[in-house]
Amino acid sequence: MLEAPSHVASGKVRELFALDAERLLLVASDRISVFDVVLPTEVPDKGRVLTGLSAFWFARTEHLCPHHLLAVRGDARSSECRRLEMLQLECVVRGYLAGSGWSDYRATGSVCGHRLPDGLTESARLPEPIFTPSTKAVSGHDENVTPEQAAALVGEERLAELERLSLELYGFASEHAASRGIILADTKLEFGLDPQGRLVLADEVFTPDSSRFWPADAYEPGRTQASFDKQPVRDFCASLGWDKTPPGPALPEDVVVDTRARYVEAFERLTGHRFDDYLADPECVRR
Ligand code: Q0Q
Repeated sequence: MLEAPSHVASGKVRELFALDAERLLLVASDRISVFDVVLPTEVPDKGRVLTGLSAFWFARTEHLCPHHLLAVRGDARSSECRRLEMLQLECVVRGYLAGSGWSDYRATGSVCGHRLPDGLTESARLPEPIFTPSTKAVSGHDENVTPEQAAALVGEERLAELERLSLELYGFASEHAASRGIILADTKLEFGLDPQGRLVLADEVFTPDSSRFWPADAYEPGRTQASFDKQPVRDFCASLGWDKTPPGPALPEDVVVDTRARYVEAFERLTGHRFDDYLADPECVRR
């Protein structure tokens, strides 16, 4: 007799359930969050797109790092995963200057202890991708940490392994995305430890919720780049003069339709699978 999954945690747009002592169920909703505010209007299939993208990337990168994914369920938005001991460090890799990286650079000329060349503009491509870990904030934004602070959290040796793995994974994914016309400007990876103490890639990987996706054909350093997926929502919210505090505004149908289409386009460009084929057989992206 299968027991009903027990609820473990809620994120802004995801839910986590326990299936048994070794397995979790990660369910991606169709909720969308902009400026850290979850909007009252859902984007149909957003959760399925993000689940399919993570499953695709887990499969394509398992030669670089083991991952926690066991199966994608028939609803295409639920992932059965190995339960891990999650590390309390957000492994951020930046290939471009944006967000808190751009703010830190403007203030200090550095990002997380990485001294960068003078004169870089907003959205500039960095000479080399940099590893800029942060701690998980209970509320609000994650805090960038120095290498010393990160080492205090996870240990020197493990930090070096996390940096190596994160840079390798980002290098692989950003090269693949670039060949399909999408700049993966930065990303946030999360790792856990298996019972043998080995590092395992977990959470979501290289999705538009964990990474900045920019359309390559519109890339222009020196200004904020349009988000491949969320720009129509951001523009609509800005047109209302919304002050970016909750509650967020409801979205009109045309913005929802446009946004869904962008998620599906990102899925099909990156995976090479038709989204309808994924809905019919979610495991297809893992083959
Ligand atoms: C774990 N989360 C994320 C989350 C709220 C997702 C804990 N394999 C794992 C994972 C994963 N992935 C987790 N814990 C143990 N083993 C993932 C942040 C939080 C809703 C959905 N939290």
